[in-house]
This record gives sequence, C-alpha cells and structure tokens, in this order.
Amino acid sequence: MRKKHLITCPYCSVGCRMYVETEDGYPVGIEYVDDIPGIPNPGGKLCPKGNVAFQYATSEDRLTKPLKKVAPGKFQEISWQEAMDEIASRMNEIKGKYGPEALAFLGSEKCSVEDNYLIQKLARAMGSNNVEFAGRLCQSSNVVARTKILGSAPQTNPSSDILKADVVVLWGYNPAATNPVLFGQYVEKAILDNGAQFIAVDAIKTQSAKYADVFLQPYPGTDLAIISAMINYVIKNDLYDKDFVDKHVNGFDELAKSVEAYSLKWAEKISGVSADLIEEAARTFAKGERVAVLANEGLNQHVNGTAAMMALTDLVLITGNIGKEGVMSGAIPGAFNGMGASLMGVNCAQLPGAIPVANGEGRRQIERAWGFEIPDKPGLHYVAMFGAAYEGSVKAFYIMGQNPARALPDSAFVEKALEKAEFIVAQDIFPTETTKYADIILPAAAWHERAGTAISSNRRIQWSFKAADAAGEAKPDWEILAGVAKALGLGKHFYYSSIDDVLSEVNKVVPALKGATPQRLRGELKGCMFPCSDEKSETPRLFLKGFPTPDGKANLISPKYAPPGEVPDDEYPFWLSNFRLVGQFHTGTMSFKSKSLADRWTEGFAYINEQDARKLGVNDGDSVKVETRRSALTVKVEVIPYIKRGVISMPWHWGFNFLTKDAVDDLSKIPGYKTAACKISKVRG
Ligand SMILES: Nc1nc2c(c(=O)[nH]1)N[C@H]1C(S)=C(S)[C@@H](COP(=O)(O)OP(=O)(O)OC[C@H]3O[C@@H](n4cnc5c(=O)[nH]c(N)nc54)[C@H](O)[C@@H]3O)O[C@H]1N2
Ligand SMILES: Nc1nc2c(c(=O)[nH]1)N[C@H]1C(S)=C(S)[C@@H](COP(=O)(O)OP(=O)(O)OC[C@H]3O[C@@H](n4cnc5c(=O)[nH]c(N)nc54)[C@H](O)[C@@H]3O)O[C@H]1N2
Ligand code: SF4
Ligand SMILES: [Mo]
Repeated sequence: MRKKHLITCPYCSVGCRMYVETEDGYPVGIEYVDDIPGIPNPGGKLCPKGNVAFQYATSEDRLTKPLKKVAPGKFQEISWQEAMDEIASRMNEIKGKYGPEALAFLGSEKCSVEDNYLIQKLARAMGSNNVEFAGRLCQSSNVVARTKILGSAPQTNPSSDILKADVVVLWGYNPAATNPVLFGQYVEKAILDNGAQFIAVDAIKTQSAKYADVFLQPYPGTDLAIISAMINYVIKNDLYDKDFVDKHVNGFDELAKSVEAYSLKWAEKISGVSADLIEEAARTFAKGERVAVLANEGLNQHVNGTAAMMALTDLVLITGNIGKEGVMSGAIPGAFNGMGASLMGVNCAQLPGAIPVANGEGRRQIERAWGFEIPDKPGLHYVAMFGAAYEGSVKAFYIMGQNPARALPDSAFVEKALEKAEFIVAQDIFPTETTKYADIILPAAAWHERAGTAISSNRRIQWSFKAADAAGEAKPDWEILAGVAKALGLGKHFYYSSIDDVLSEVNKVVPALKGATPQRLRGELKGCMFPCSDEKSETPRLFLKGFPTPDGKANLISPKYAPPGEVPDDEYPFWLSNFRLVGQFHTGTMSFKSKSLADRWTEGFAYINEQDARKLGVNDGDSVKVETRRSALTVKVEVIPYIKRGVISMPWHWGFNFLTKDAVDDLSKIPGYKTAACKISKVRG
C-alpha cells in the first residue's frame, strides 16, 4: 500500500519539509509539501539532495547487525545483548582503571534532539564532560563571539526577514551550494525581485556571489583586516547609528580607539582587496536601513575565526542592524540538527540550554532534575580528545554519527589516535573510515526509519514521523543509548520507553524548549521557533527588548589583528582552501551512497587561477600534486578566472583533511581548516 509520511530533510540546516512516499513500508519517492503553510521551504521546494533524501538509506552497504572486531579489519556479527554486555564491561573497566576522564563521547548533528540529549546525559552520568560534536568544527567561532558580545548566538530573525532587507551580505558563505533552498527562496529573491544591494566576500566568485554589487576577494583568513578597516571607516565618517549605540551598546569609545590604526590601505596590503572596494563595501553596509548579514565557514574556520566573528558582530551593532524586523545575523549550524545538538549541551563546556559547566547554580539545577552530580570542570574539546588519545589519557570513545577519521584536520594523526584507544564503540548507519577502528559497531536506524525532532539553523524545531522500517536489526539512536545506559547500571536515570518520554524531559530541563512538547509538534507541523515558553508561543525575533546580558546592552569587543594559521612562504607558496559542492555532503558517508548524487558529483578537483596555471604549465583537466607539510594529494585542476591568484581551493569531500593542520582558534577551538600553505606540481603522463 502507498503511504506518505512527513519528515525534515536529513542534510542541511534549512529544515525543509518533505513527504517520504512508501510502498508496503519501503521508501520509493519524495513528494513536495504544499499543504502546510509556514514551513522553511515555501511551496515545498527542495534541492538536489532533498529530492532524493531517502536514497542513501536504501543502499546495500547499510549496517544491519551489531559487529565485534575479532582481528584487525575483521568483524563478526553478534547479538544486541552481547554487544551491550561487552560495552558495559569494557567501559566500566576503563572508568575503574583510569577514571571517568578517560572516556570520550561524540554526539551528532545527524541525529535527533532526543539522541543528542541522551548522549551528553550518558557522558555526564559516567562522570565525564568529554562530550562534543561537529558543531565545534563548524560554528564555534561565531557562537563564542556572539555569546561574549550579545549573550546569545543563534540566528536573530526568521529567514523570511531576508526578503525585507535592503542590503544582503554573504561573508565566506555559499548558500547556493550549501543551503540552496534558503538561497533560492530568500537571498536570490531579496536581490533579484526586491532590489536589495548585495555584498559578497569569498576567495572564489561562487554561484552565490554572481549577482554581487560589491564583491571582495581576499586571501584566505585575512577577512579580519577588512572588517576592522570597515569599522574604522564607518566610525571615522560618522556612518554609524549613534542613537542605537547610545541606547544599546557598551564599549564604543574603546572600539573607536582600537581600530584607528586599521586603515583601508593597511587592509588592502594584508587581504589583497583594493582600498576602494573595501570603502565601497563599508559605505553600502552602513547606508543600509536593514542589513541581513550571513557569515559562515569562510569566516568561522580559521585560527582567527572568533576574532573575525567578533569584529563582524561589532559592525552589525554599531550600524544598528539587530533587534528589529528585516535584519538577520547569527550562527548558522550547518547540518540538519546542528542547532539541536548544540542546544542539548553536546559540548565539553556547556550543559543543555547553553548553561556553562562552570556555572554552579545552573549546573545544580540540572543535577536536581537528573538526580546525579555533574563534573564541575569542562572536558576536552573535539580536537583535544584525539590529542589526548594519542598521548594515552583518553582510552575509550563512544562515537555516535560522526566520522572524525575524515572530518577532523590532519587525518593521518587522527587515525593514529584512534588506533591507540583501548576501546571504541561506533554507532552509525554505514561502515566508515572511523568504524574501521571500532571494537563494537552498532547499527542505527536512518532518519526516516524513526521518529524524532530536529532544529533548523533558524531555531525552528519540527517533528519527523517514522516513514519506513529500519534496515535489518538497526535501532533508533535514542533507544540504543537508553539500552547502553541500562547495561552500564544507570537504568534509573534512563527510564525512557518512548521518544516522547525523552522530549518531555527536555521540555523540563531546557527552558527555551518548554512549549515544544511532543503533542504540540505532532499537531503543529510547521514546528515552532524557540524560545517557546509555553505550548502556544514561539519567538520569531530575538533582542527586540535588549540583550540577555546583565545590563541588557551588548558589549563590543575591540578587534586586534591576528594573521590566519599557516601562510605561504618560499617553500609552500600557495594558499590552500576548500569548499562544499551542492551534491555532496561532508565526508560522503551519506551522499556517496545516494546513487543519484554519486553518479553526478563523481570526484574531487581543484580550482586554480588561469594566470597561476599558465605559470605552472598546467591546463584544464591536468593532474597536479598538491602538497602541504602534512601530506600530498593528486587531483585534476579546473582552470578558472574567478578564483583569487595565488589561491588553490577544492571541495573537501574526498580525503582532503590529510592536507590540513590541526591548529585551533584559542577561544573557540575551531580548527583552521580554510587555510594552509601548499606547493603545486604538474603530474606527468
Ligand atoms: N551540499 C552541501 N551542503 C551543506 C554541507 C555539505 O557538506 N554539502 N554541509 C553543511 C554544513 S555542516 C555546513 S557547516 C554548511 C557550510 O556552508 P558554507 O559556509 O557555505 O560552506 P563552505 O563551502 O565550506 O564555505 C563557504 C565559502 O567560504 C569560502 N572561503 C574559503 N576560505 C575563505 C576565507 O578565508 N574567507 C572568505 N571570505 N571566504 C572563504 C569558500 O570559497 C566557500 O565558497 O553547509 C551545510 N550544507
Ligand atoms: N577540510 C574541511 N573539513 C571540515 C569542514 C570543512 O569545511 N573543511 N567542515 C567541518 C564541519 S562544518 C562539519 S559540520 C564536520 C562534519 O563532520 P561529521 O559530522 O563527522 O561528518 P559526516 O561525514 O557528516 O559524518 C556523519 C556520520 O553520521 C552518520 N549518520 C548519518 N545518519 C545517522 C543516523 O541517523 N544515526 C547515526 N548514528 N549515524 C548517522 C554518517 O554515516 C556519518 O558516518 O566536518 C568538518 N570538517
Ligand atoms: S536546502 Fe537543505 S534542507 Fe532543503 S532540501 Fe536541500 S539539503 Fe535539504
Ligand atoms: Mo558544519
């Protein structure tokens, strides 16, 4: 029998809704949602990934039974009971021998709100704050910057407010590829239909940047110089919003003084963008009545990422583009439930509801709800966990829905660290480069094979219904975690018999989600934007009545220029950066398994500027060796005029992280993925 079931797309964080069509319980197609007003994808529109959003899960390669490693590279099927017993005895043994800090846990933006709530609760019930997810690798710079300045990080306004903006800024962000429905439905319409001015900043003139009125093309990681000079220019030329600054902002005089040395000419020298263009960008930005500022990985993922995001937040504030209708800024968690995992406290320094671990009163409140003590010191951040495993202080990993062996920088080092761990559990839907190192592999149900909630980058929490049966013996992640907790002797804190039980506990523990109850979300199919303090309310716009800081004002932080991580030198003369393709996703574990995507987006390549190519004697389609201080990769080049000279960039879906360096930003601990120094040589034959 044919049926259709409403789900949220399991790829990016736009949160598009779709129906999965099933035939006798097996998924056969996707149907557009045209009968639910207010969903994030008006008219049900989807992008190439959304159109086939169930396909990966029907691949023959799915994990279908628990597996135990019996020899290097060899796994044997075991029962769920055997798997649970083995996990419980090994994890308790390691905790007993080395202490709870020897345990590390990874949650996932590929899993539901409920799954993520449980993995961090499990980590803490075991006595460890070593619990992280890819949000650290993704949005942490913007989250830290905005939390320090505004007291809160998420996106301020509904995406539809972009249509009301008169200036749109895309900074290090290519939504035409990475959030395509948001780009088509809001950004493109604001520019093409409503005539908004458009500023784009990227090392490549991307599909998103093609309509730019002002296009800035800096060397990777030098954006901080440009933003600092823009602040200086805006203040010097009296283009800032005096009234807003007086009423809502602290630290203006210090800011003005601190940027005095950051002239347009100085920024030109560092970034390679002409002073005239930076001036034009500053004027256009400051003259906007309502500016939507969307900044993403090109700005986040640098060792100066937090400083750059702080400077951009300063610029938004002094021009008064926050706390009203028609503006937009904020962190853009990239994958479909990045916002949910973040809000659930899958973070070594934060508990559910973004409560710092170090906040005694906040911690005690959660301890009262949970009935056990939470360790009071922050744990290890994502990259540090693997350093600790290499050095021997982290002994065990519980990895749910992450592929650190390819997603972290310096893959060769990460693999060595995984090899050194004494015990690894990997809970995934596919075998991956990471599950190779696991002692126990647990098969999880894929997204449309279970019910659960996810939160879009726009703060919208939505219910997804179960559409199909799980592959083989695979189970929903929350159910596996509740089982593991029971086996570990923690059953009284993990009493759940349904997903509703878990979300109901979240409703009690996380005030921002108090009104997002299972009953409400199953009825209100467009979901609701948190904070929702009761079952009737939601919050489309933040900061309309000031900021969540002690005095209600935002606190500007003066920028101090710091260079990006690894910069070119005589031996490694090129800048190396990277980006995403519309039809591939991260390390490819899902998109490589989706036939329609894998057939069309088949292999990696590198963009190189035509003048650089001429100098190196390479032509379009030639293979080159790209070498960094870590490793080398052979890749075909695409010679183009619209990438900055001196920069080579490639999609990172195909093993790119063997090249990257594991240096992190001091404040956010995000790796500086987007810059490395490299040399390029033509591969003959
Ligand atoms: N198709 C697809 N969509 C995705 C994903 C995916 O893997 N595939 N992943 C999701 C996730 S988790 C995330 S976080 C988002 C990320 O979404 P985006 O931030 O849009 O992703 P990227 O393509 O990595 O980087 C954006 C742009 O930054 C530019 N850039 C690189 N270095 C610099 C720099 O130093 N300065 C400036 N100004 N620009 C620079 C790149 O050329 C690129 O065009 O996408 C989400 N959506
Ligand atoms: N060079 C470079 N590296 C980067 C980035 C970059 O821009 N450049 N971006 C960084 C960013 S922004 C991010 S977000 C990270 C992403 O890093 P990861 O999240 O580690 O990458 P994925 O490839 O998405 O791996 C997710 C895993 O979840 C599994 N999975 C999917 N669905 C389910 C499910 O329902 N249950 C379970 N248990 N598992 C499931 C998939 O099979 C896969 O193994 O990568 C980072 N790495
Ligand atoms: S834009 Fe994002 S959420 Fe929407 S269909 Fe595409 S991948 Fe899915
Ligand atoms: Mo991300």
